[in-house]
Amino acid sequence: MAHELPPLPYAYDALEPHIDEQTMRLHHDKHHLAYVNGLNTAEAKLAEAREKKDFSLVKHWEREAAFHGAGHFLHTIFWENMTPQGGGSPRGALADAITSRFGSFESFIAQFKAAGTAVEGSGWVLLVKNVMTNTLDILTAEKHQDLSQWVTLPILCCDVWEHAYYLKYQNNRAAYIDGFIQVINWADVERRFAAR
Ligand code: MN3
Repeated sequence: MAHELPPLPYAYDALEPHIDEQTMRLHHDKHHLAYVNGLNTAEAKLAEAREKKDFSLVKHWEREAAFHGAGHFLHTIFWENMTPQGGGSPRGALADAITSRFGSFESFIAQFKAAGTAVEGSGWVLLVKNVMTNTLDILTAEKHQDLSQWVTLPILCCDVWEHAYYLKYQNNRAAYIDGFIQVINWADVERRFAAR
Protein backbone atom coordinates (compact mmCIF):
# COMPACT_ATOMS: atom_id res chain seq x y z
CA MET A 1 0.00 0.00 0.00
CA ALA A 2 1.68 3.18 -1.19
CA HIS A 3 1.88 6.18 1.10
CA GLU A 4 -0.06 9.27 0.05
CA LEU A 5 0.35 12.96 0.77
CA PRO A 6 -2.37 13.83 3.31
CA PRO A 7 -4.30 17.01 2.47
CA LEU A 8 -3.83 19.94 4.83
CA PRO A 9 -6.64 20.05 7.44
CA TYR A 10 -7.13 23.77 6.69
CA ALA A 11 -6.55 26.25 3.85
CA TYR A 12 -3.00 27.17 2.82
CA ASP A 13 -3.49 30.71 4.13
CA ALA A 14 -5.37 29.66 7.29
CA LEU A 15 -2.36 30.08 9.58
CA GLU A 16 -1.59 33.63 8.42
CA PRO A 17 0.00 35.81 9.68
CA HIS A 18 2.02 33.32 11.75
CA ILE A 19 2.80 30.88 8.94
CA ASP A 20 2.50 32.39 5.46
CA GLU A 21 0.59 30.90 2.53
CA GLN A 22 3.57 30.69 0.17
CA THR A 23 5.61 28.73 2.70
CA MET A 24 2.69 26.38 3.33
CA ARG A 25 2.23 25.71 -0.40
CA LEU A 26 5.93 24.95 -0.93
CA HIS A 27 6.31 23.05 2.32
CA HIS A 28 3.27 20.82 1.89
CA ASP A 29 3.01 20.44 -1.88
CA LYS A 30 6.72 20.18 -2.68
CA HIS A 31 8.74 19.20 0.40
CA HIS A 32 6.27 16.82 2.02
CA LEU A 33 5.34 15.26 -1.32
CA ALA A 34 9.03 14.55 -1.95
CA TYR A 35 9.18 12.60 1.32
CA VAL A 36 6.09 10.58 0.38
CA ASN A 37 7.54 9.75 -3.03
CA GLY A 38 10.95 8.96 -1.54
CA LEU A 39 9.44 6.62 1.06
CA ASN A 40 7.40 4.81 -1.59
CA THR A 41 10.50 4.38 -3.73
CA ALA A 42 12.55 3.09 -0.78
CA GLU A 43 9.86 0.61 0.27
CA ALA A 44 9.47 -0.62 -3.33
CA LYS A 45 13.22 -1.10 -3.63
CA LEU A 46 13.33 -2.95 -0.31
CA ALA A 47 10.46 -5.20 -1.43
CA GLU A 48 12.35 -5.84 -4.67
CA ALA A 49 15.50 -6.65 -2.70
CA ARG A 50 13.58 -9.16 -0.53
CA GLU A 51 12.10 -10.73 -3.65
CA LYS A 52 15.47 -11.08 -5.35
CA LYS A 53 17.22 -11.90 -2.06
CA ASP A 54 19.76 -9.28 -3.08
CA PHE A 55 20.45 -7.03 -0.12
CA SER A 56 23.61 -5.42 -1.48
CA LEU A 57 21.93 -1.98 -1.42
CA VAL A 58 19.91 -2.51 1.75
CA LYS A 59 21.89 0.06 3.74
CA HIS A 60 21.19 2.71 1.12
CA TRP A 61 17.47 1.96 0.89
CA GLU A 62 17.01 1.65 4.67
CA ARG A 63 18.65 5.06 5.06
CA GLU A 64 16.32 6.38 2.36
CA ALA A 65 13.35 4.82 4.16
CA ALA A 66 14.46 6.40 7.45
CA PHE A 67 14.98 9.84 5.90
CA HIS A 68 11.81 9.95 3.83
CA GLY A 69 9.70 7.98 6.31
CA ALA A 70 10.65 10.21 9.24
CA GLY A 71 10.00 13.22 7.02
CA HIS A 72 6.59 11.96 5.91
CA PHE A 73 5.34 10.96 9.36
CA LEU A 74 6.68 14.00 11.26
CA HIS A 75 5.21 16.40 8.69
CA THR A 76 1.85 14.61 8.91
CA ILE A 77 1.84 15.27 12.67
CA PHE A 78 3.19 18.81 12.19
CA TRP A 79 0.22 19.87 10.00
CA GLU A 80 -2.27 18.47 12.51
CA ASN A 81 -0.37 20.04 15.41
CA MET A 82 -1.41 23.47 14.08
CA THR A 83 -4.81 25.15 13.70
CA PRO A 84 -6.05 28.67 12.91
CA GLN A 85 -7.81 28.58 16.31
CA GLY A 86 -4.58 27.60 18.07
CA GLY A 87 -2.38 28.96 20.79
CA GLY A 88 -3.33 29.27 24.42
CA SER A 89 -2.46 26.34 26.63
CA PRO A 90 -3.42 22.68 26.98
CA ARG A 91 -5.96 21.31 29.42
CA GLY A 92 -6.63 18.07 31.23
CA ALA A 93 -4.13 15.25 31.59
CA LEU A 94 -1.65 16.86 29.19
CA ALA A 95 -1.64 20.08 31.22
CA ASP A 96 -1.04 18.06 34.40
CA ALA A 97 1.78 16.06 32.79
CA ILE A 98 3.46 19.25 31.53
CA THR A 99 3.32 20.86 34.96
CA SER A 100 4.57 17.67 36.59
CA ARG A 101 7.53 17.32 34.20
CA PHE A 102 8.52 20.93 33.50
CA GLY A 103 7.30 22.77 36.60
CA SER A 104 4.89 25.02 34.74
CA PHE A 105 3.50 25.63 31.26
CA GLU A 106 5.70 28.73 31.02
CA SER A 107 8.81 26.68 31.83
CA PHE A 108 7.80 24.14 29.20
CA ILE A 109 7.41 26.86 26.54
CA ALA A 110 10.77 28.39 27.53
CA GLN A 111 12.55 25.03 27.22
CA PHE A 112 10.73 24.13 23.96
CA LYS A 113 11.75 27.43 22.41
CA ALA A 114 15.35 27.20 23.65
CA ALA A 115 15.68 23.64 22.40
CA GLY A 116 14.26 24.48 18.96
CA THR A 117 16.46 27.51 18.58
CA ALA A 118 19.57 25.53 19.50
CA VAL A 119 19.17 22.73 16.95
CA GLU A 120 22.32 22.76 14.81
CA GLY A 121 21.42 23.08 11.14
CA SER A 122 18.09 21.58 10.08
CA GLY A 123 15.87 19.52 12.29
CA TRP A 124 12.97 19.36 14.69
CA VAL A 125 12.04 20.12 18.26
CA LEU A 126 9.58 17.57 19.60
CA LEU A 127 7.45 17.14 22.69
CA VAL A 128 7.47 13.39 23.21
CA LYS A 129 5.65 10.99 25.45
CA ASN A 130 7.69 8.09 26.73
CA VAL A 131 5.30 5.18 26.39
CA MET A 132 7.15 3.13 28.99
CA THR A 133 7.19 5.72 31.78
CA ASN A 134 4.17 7.75 30.60
CA THR A 135 6.16 10.95 31.07
CA LEU A 136 6.94 13.82 28.71
CA ASP A 137 10.25 15.04 27.32
CA ILE A 138 11.45 17.67 24.88
CA LEU A 139 13.83 16.15 22.36
CA THR A 140 15.51 17.58 19.29
CA ALA A 141 16.51 15.85 16.10
CA GLU A 142 19.21 17.07 13.76
CA LYS A 143 17.85 16.37 10.28
CA HIS A 144 15.17 13.88 11.32
CA GLN A 145 16.12 10.35 10.44
CA ASP A 146 18.46 10.32 13.43
CA LEU A 147 15.53 10.45 15.84
CA SER A 148 15.67 6.91 17.13
CA GLN A 149 14.49 6.85 20.70
CA TRP A 150 12.17 3.97 20.08
CA VAL A 151 9.95 4.26 23.13
CA THR A 152 8.84 7.81 22.47
CA LEU A 153 6.08 9.19 20.30
CA PRO A 154 6.15 12.70 18.84
CA ILE A 155 2.96 14.45 19.87
CA LEU A 156 3.99 18.04 19.15
CA CYS A 157 6.37 18.64 16.28
CA CYS A 158 7.78 21.96 15.20
CA ASP A 159 9.64 21.98 11.89
CA VAL A 160 12.73 24.15 12.28
CA TRP A 161 14.15 23.47 8.84
CA GLU A 162 14.74 26.80 7.13
CA HIS A 163 12.11 26.09 4.47
CA ALA A 164 9.45 26.20 7.21
CA TYR A 165 10.08 29.85 8.04
CA TYR A 166 12.77 31.52 5.94
CA LEU A 167 10.53 33.40 3.50
CA LYS A 168 8.84 35.21 6.36
CA TYR A 169 11.29 35.13 9.27
CA GLN A 170 14.69 34.85 7.52
CA ASN A 171 17.23 33.87 10.21
CA ASN A 172 14.96 34.70 13.13
CA ARG A 173 13.98 31.16 14.04
CA ALA A 174 12.96 32.21 17.54
CA ALA A 175 10.29 34.53 16.13
CA TYR A 176 9.04 31.69 13.91
CA ILE A 177 8.77 29.40 16.93
CA ASP A 178 6.80 32.15 18.69
CA GLY A 179 4.45 32.16 15.67
CA PHE A 180 4.16 28.37 15.75
CA ILE A 181 3.26 28.50 19.44
CA GLN A 182 0.38 30.83 18.54
CA VAL A 183 -1.16 28.24 16.23
CA ILE A 184 -0.64 25.03 18.21
CA ASN A 185 -3.70 22.79 18.12
CA TRP A 186 -3.62 21.70 21.76
CA ALA A 187 -6.74 19.58 21.35
CA ASP A 188 -4.78 17.55 18.80
CA VAL A 189 -1.76 17.33 21.10
CA GLU A 190 -4.04 16.25 23.96
CA ARG A 191 -5.53 13.54 21.76
CA ARG A 192 -2.05 12.27 20.85
CA PHE A 193 -0.99 12.31 24.49
CA ALA A 194 -4.05 10.28 25.52
CA ALA A 195 -3.50 7.66 22.80
CA ARG A 196 -1.25 4.70 23.33
MN1 MN3 B 1 9.69 20.48 6.59
